[in-house]
Amino acid sequence: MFSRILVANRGEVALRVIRACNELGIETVAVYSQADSNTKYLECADDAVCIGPGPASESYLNVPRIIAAAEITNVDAIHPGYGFLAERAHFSQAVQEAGLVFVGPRPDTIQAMGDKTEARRRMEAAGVPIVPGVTTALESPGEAERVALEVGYPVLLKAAAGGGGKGMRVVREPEEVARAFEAAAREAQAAFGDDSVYLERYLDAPRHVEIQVMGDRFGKVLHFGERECSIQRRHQKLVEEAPSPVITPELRARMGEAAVRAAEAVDYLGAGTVEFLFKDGEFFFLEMNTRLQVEHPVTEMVYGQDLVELQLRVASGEPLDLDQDTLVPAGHAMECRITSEDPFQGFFPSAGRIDYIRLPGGPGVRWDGGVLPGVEVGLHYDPLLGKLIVHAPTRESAIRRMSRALEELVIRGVETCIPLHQRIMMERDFRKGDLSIQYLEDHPELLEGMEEEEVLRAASVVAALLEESEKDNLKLEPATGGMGQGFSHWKRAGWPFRGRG
Ligand code: MV4
Repeated sequence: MFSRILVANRGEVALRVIRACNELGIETVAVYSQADSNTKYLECADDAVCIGPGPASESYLNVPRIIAAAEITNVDAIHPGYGFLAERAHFSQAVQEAGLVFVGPRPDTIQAMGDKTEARRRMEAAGVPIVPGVTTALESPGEAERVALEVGYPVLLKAAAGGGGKGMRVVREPEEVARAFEAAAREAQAAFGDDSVYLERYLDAPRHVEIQVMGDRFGKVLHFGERECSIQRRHQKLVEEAPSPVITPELRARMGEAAVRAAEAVDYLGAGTVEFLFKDGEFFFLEMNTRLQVEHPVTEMVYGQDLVELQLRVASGEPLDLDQDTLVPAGHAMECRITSEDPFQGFFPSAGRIDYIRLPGGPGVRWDGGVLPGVEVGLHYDPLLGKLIVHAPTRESAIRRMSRALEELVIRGVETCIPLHQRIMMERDFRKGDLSIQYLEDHPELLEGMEEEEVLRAASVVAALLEESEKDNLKLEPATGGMGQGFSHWKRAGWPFRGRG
C-alpha cells in the first residue's frame, strides 16, 4: 500500500479521499488554490501545498504545478478525484512518467472511452448493447441523411469528442438532417476542437441507469449494481439512488455482466461507471466514465463497501479480494446533491460567506461535504457544497429519512437547492419511482417560486414566532435558514405538503 498520496482536487471529494487515506494509515498531501485557502479539506490532510491562483487553469487543471507539488512532497501516488484532471489521458500519462502511480485507469483506457465512436465500436465488439446507429463519424450531410433513414426517426446527432450533452441535436424530419449535421459539426469544432459527428436513434424520455465497476491489475472486474440517476437538470444530476426502482435482480445480473464485459474490453483498472439508457425493459450503452463518480456513496451504502479504499488497494497492486456472488445490495440508499444555486431563479449560482451550518444526523444519515462556516463560496468552481446521503431498509423509508434529514440541514449565507429536494421527496411520481431524464421538465410546479399569497402567510408566521421569542426573552435560532431556505416554520404549519407516509 502507498505511504503518502497527493489529492489533486478540492472540496468534498478531496475530503472523501483524505478520509479513506486516514483510515488506511496513508499520509495525505492536499493542494489548494488561493481561492480555497480556508476550506475544510485542508485541515484534514497532513500537508497542503498552494498550487496557484483561483482560476482552475492556473491551479487544479495545471498539470506541471500538480506534478511539481507531488515531487516536492515526496508522494507515491496521485488521486485525481472527479472533474478537473480525472479523465484526462495526458494527466494519467504524466503521473506515470513522473514515476508515480495514478489512482485510476490506464491512459489508453481513458483515451478509448473519450472517443464516443471508438467506445461504441469496442462495446459492439464486446457484445454490449448499444443504441442503434453508426459507430464511425459521418463524412457528409448526405451520409447523415442516408443513415438517418436506415436508423429511423427521430435521430440524435452527437459529437464524437463530446459527452455530457454538448453538441447534441435531435432531428425529427429528413429535411432537417443536413442543416443539423452542419450545426452539430460547427458546435463540436468550437467546443472540442474536433468536428466529428455521429448519429444514433433518439430515445424519448428514457431512464439513466448506470453500473459501478472496479478492476484490479490482474484482469479481474467486478460490478456493484446500478444507480438510478434520472433526476437531472442540464446533465447535472440532482438525486441518485440505489437500487433503481425498476431493476430486478435478473436485469441487474444482465446489466452487470454487460458492464463487466465493457470494462474488460478496455483493460479496465480502478473504479469506473458504465452508463446506460433504460427504456421499456431494454438497456443500451451510452458512455463509460473512467473515474470515481459524485454519486458513488449510494453504491457504498447498499453494498457495504468503501469504493475509495478499493481504488487505493487495486492501484497499489492488491488483487480484488471479493466474489461477485457475495455482492448483493441491501436496503435502499438515496443522495441529494446540495448546491449553491437558487432552483426557483433558474438555478442561478449563489455566492457568499457561509455563516451557519447545521448538519443532520441520526441513523442512516451521511453528510459528505467540503464547506465550513466562514468559508467564502465563490463562482470559480462547481457549485456542489456537499451531498446528503441516507440509507434505510426500503425505498419508502429512505424517502422519509431523506425528508427528515433535509429538514435538519441548514446552510445560511448562500441560496441552496435544499427546498427543491424537499419538494421532490414529496412529489407523487417520485414517490412511485416513476422517473425519466425528463422528470423536471415534466414537473414544472417543483421549480415555481412561492406565490405572493404564500409568501405573505409565511412572513406572518415568522413575525409571530419572532414576537413570541422576544416576549420570552429567548434568543431562538430560526429552525432553518429563514426566507431563502424553505419556509420551515410555514411547513411545520402545514406547507407545502403534510403527509409523512
Ligand atoms: C441520448 C439520449 C437519447 N437517445 N442518446 C446526454 C448526455 C450524453 N452523454 C448522452 N445524452 C443522451 N443521449 C440517445 N440515443 C438522451 C441523452 C440525454 C441524457 C442522458 C443521460 C442523462 C441525462 C440526459 C439528459 C438529456 C439527454
